[in-house]
Amino acid sequence: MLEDLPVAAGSFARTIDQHMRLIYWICGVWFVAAQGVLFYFLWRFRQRPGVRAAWLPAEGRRELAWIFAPVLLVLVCDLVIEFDSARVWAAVKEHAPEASLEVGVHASQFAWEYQYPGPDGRLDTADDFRARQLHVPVGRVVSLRLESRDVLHSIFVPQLRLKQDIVPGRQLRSWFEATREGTWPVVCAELCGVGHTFMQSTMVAEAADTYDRWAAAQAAGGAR
Ligand SMILES: [Cu+2]
Repeated sequence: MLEDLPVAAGSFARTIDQHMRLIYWICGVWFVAAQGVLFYFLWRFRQRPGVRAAWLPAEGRRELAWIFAPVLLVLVCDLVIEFDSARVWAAVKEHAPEASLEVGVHASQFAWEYQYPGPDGRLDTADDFRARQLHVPVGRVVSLRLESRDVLHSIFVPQLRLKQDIVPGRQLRSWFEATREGTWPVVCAELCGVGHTFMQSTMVAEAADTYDRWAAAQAAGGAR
């Protein structure tokens, strides 16, 4: 099942996939074990001709051990997941590397718009240009400045394992570094109204020089 994950195209995609695998295996093993024990006990203590179904109140030590030993083991597994998720959170959310490109993302019902810095490399200046597709250079760190014009949205690019809520009235940050070229969907992962399903655009991750040419052409067009 985990082999069916979308292609990993972002620098922290593998870190997140490892965490997903850990949760998948811990929960999977527990699910199979719990169902196995349940069905074994159903069969073992069932009613038979001349024998009533067993009634075993959990009062003795042996019965209580069937409750508390798994509880303890589940707690240990939970702590393993917690520690690993703290590692992933620190790598993805707390230690953002310095970005070489900052893109403003404007979410609204029901569209995405991207604001690029012009030749001066800074957002919110006269040479900015806007685009409907998210073009990014492969191998460069991109910082996103996320804003919503109306309601809660969430930017989601499965191939990057990038997902971040966008809250009206706040400027939130997110970052990624595309590690391979490709064209992938950018979707909204927060139910934001009747047109939520159609709130999609595309991301084009391309070689740095191809990106530079695209950005230069856009900036020239935008300065008209
Ligand atoms: Cu939305």
